[in-house]
Amino acid sequence: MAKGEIVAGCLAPHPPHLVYAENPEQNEPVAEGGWEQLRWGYERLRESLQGVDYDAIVILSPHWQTYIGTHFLGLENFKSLSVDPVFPNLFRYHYDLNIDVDLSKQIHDKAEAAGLAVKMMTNPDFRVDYGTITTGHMFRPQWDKPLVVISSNRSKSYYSVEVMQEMMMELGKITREAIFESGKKVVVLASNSLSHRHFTTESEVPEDMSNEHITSHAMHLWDMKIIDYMKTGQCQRIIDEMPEFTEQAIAETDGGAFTWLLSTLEVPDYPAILHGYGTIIGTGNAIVEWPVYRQKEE
Ligand code: 2X7
Ligand code: FE2
Repeated sequence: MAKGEIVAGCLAPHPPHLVYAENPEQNEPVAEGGWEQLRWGYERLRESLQGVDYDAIVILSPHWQTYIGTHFLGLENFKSLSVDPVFPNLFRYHYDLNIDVDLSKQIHDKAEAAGLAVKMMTNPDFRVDYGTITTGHMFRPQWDKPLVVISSNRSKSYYSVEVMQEMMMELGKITREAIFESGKKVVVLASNSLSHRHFTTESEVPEDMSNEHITSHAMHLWDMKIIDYMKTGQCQRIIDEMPEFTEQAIAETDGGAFTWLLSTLEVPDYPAILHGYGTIIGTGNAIVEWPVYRQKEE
């Protein structure tokens, strides 16, 4: 069997506003657009990967919060209605998604053998979180590739950022090895915002862009610093500064997805492609690609 590979890794944030603004048939609420900078960013990401062949998409979502160990969606299909608990006015999405159960189980088994607490989620009535669905939709609205969906074990909340980093570095390494052993070509996605300080109230028209901006200058400076590290191939500095970033920017990196992603890519020292940056209800969001497939071509 040929060795598997990670063809690309992406930071692929999930504010439900993006799906709302796209008006896909699966989502009940109707919008007059909005957050175009980010939606164009996703368009550029999709175009960038258009000619790239892969078998599955692996997503880690901070909104599937499991607290006791890392869980993996473990049935071939999940179909239901997902409602964002904070923004039910924006996101009521009818999803129908397929899982690569073999690959999920391979990552799960390897993690278990390494001593991590893990579980396959096999409840057919389980509702998939809006983070997974928004990232899945914006990354590939056709939903024609099977997913591996990994939960956030929230070790930052239970322990500390340092414990979270250690666990996610290990899970990332295991994910990478399991993908290689599977013989499959895979894209890995971290579904998270950067700075994550929300406004506490919503505009009457949520998509009124005259009210959209970053919450504070400090949040902006943090986001720009992290983006600069990504663009200049300094991901080790992101890992090193993750505790300060996570605490000071109240960043959504607390869920571990970003650390896990960088670990699956062996902490890249080559430049990432920034496809877009924008704010959503005050939070900072970047769409970023590490084009591993291009590294091989060079
Ligand atoms: O989950 C989110 C988020 N991360 C950022 C902004 C707004 C809503 O939902
Ligand atoms: Fe979120």
